[in-house]
Amino acid sequence: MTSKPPISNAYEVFPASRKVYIAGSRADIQVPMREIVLNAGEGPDALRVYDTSGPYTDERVSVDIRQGLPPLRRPWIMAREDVEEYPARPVKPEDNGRGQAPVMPSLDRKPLRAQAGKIVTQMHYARQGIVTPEMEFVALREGFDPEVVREEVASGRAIIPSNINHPESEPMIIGRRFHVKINANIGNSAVASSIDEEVEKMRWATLWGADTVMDLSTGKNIHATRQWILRNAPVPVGTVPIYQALEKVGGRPEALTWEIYRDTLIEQAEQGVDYFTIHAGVRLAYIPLTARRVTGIVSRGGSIMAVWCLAHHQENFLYTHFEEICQILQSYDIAVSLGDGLRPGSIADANDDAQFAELETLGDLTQMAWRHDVQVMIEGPGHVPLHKIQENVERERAICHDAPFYTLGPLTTDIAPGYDHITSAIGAAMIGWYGTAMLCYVTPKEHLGLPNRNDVKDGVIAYKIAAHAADVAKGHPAAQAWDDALSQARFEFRWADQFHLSIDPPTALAFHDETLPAEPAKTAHFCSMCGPKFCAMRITQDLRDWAQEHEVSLDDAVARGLQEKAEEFRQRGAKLQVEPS
Ligand code: IRN
Ligand code: FE2
Repeated sequence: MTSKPPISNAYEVFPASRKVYIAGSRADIQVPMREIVLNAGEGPDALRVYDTSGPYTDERVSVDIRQGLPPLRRPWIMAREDVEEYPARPVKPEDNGRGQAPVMPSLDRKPLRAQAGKIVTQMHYARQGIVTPEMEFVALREGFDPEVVREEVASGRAIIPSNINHPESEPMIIGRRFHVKINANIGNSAVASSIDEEVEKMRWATLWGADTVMDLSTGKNIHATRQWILRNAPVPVGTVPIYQALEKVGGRPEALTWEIYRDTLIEQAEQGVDYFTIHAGVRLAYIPLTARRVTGIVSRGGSIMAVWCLAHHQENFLYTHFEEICQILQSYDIAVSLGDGLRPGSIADANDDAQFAELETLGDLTQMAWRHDVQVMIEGPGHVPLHKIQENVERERAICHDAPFYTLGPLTTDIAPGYDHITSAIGAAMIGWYGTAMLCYVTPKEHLGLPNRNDVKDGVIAYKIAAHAADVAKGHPAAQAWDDALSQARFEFRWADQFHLSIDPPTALAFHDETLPAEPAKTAHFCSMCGPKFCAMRITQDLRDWAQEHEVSLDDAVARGLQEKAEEFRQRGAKLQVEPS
């Protein structure tokens, strides 16, 4: 074993982890990984895992949230020589959603957009055979050849959300060949939460492993909140622009217009939002299909558009203006996440006509976006019982031409409010295994209230587990190694390594220490679940030791009938019955 470098304390919740970087082909491609240092006897000294936590866990960097993170991608964007700076648009009071909070000082930076006639999307470059630094970064992060990344992006099977006005974001990829990703929704509502809390929620969610965050703010200070989140977010940020457009018209859906919506898109594009959920598939003709549902329309964006369509008796303006939307998106490289405004909101409504009618339209819109080199993903349900999950993925792939699928859960039962991170992580693991590329988390507060810090953590952890379980099943090269490292540590009673390799080390440690807090218990060959004498893993180790002592293989030992060992175990078992520990 080589001597171990000192361990950084920067990962507050991951003791024995330190930040390392994989160097790319140029000095400014440095791909972060979290390295977990081990005390393995025979095995490797350390395990590297995917790291979403950004510069906050690099002890060499100190982050002032009023200044934001370093603009990592800025040189890559400028070097392509296809963008121009232009004067920032003035922030009107109504942009802020009826709030007065100050915008960040760093807002003074001029926004970028594509030069006239240019397209600046990763898909555009990929289709021309160009491997961008963003693609190389992602390839190193995932352990794939850069050419595979380029190919997946060019074909539309994967996206790299990367607005040119969000240079702070570390490139990541959403596509079925890569790690299954998770999104955490944050954002204030009219009744709760402040800007500081939202920035902290973003940092907290990415520390635990959120691959993207969506700012779903609907209350006051929408513009300012988003600015603080974006400038401090090391991951792509998504929004649902119709929410802010609705604030601008005083909350009355029928008062919405294409012009107000378009201005909102541009406002958010200039701030650096990386992907927009757009509910363009809620067509007028589909709305009656929801009439007999148990829970009608449960999507916020979907219900806003349904009200607008019915009030005007006109086709959804997001649908009729989709071409213009694509032209905006292609000049900032914003990905479109085609919203599932008609997703089922209950087990009874899963896989119904309304849901699949909308999916057909999302398939058409996907092709229109691709004609503009705009990156696309497809949003999916919602509430779906286990036996109806596979059909969702199969139809999405077929109808939407293999565009990445991004699902909310799905919740597999409706009977457990308070535990919907669990009802939905069950569905999320399964849908991820079938090929969903990103899972939108659900917290224990779903259907009940705005999630707090603990709920955000519980939701992220539940979804990290679901995504990882899917990765293992799909055979992602890095996933199995993590399991094997923990399994080995467990078998060898390397308790500290076991905690350090856990998805939530403080919880694993605290549960262990609840019954055996003393230091010697950290090397003991048992825990309090079975006690010293009934530990199956210890007995197995005895068995292996015995085989080695007698210079026989386990196979030979079994063949010989294990007489000697059997006798020893019988004696021990008998003793245990009279003297329970
Ligand atoms: C993801 C998949 N289907 C829906 N989602 C997420 O739900 C979407 O990305 C957004 O974060 C949230 C809000 O959706 P509605 O209720 O406005 O559709
Ligand atoms: Fe729901």
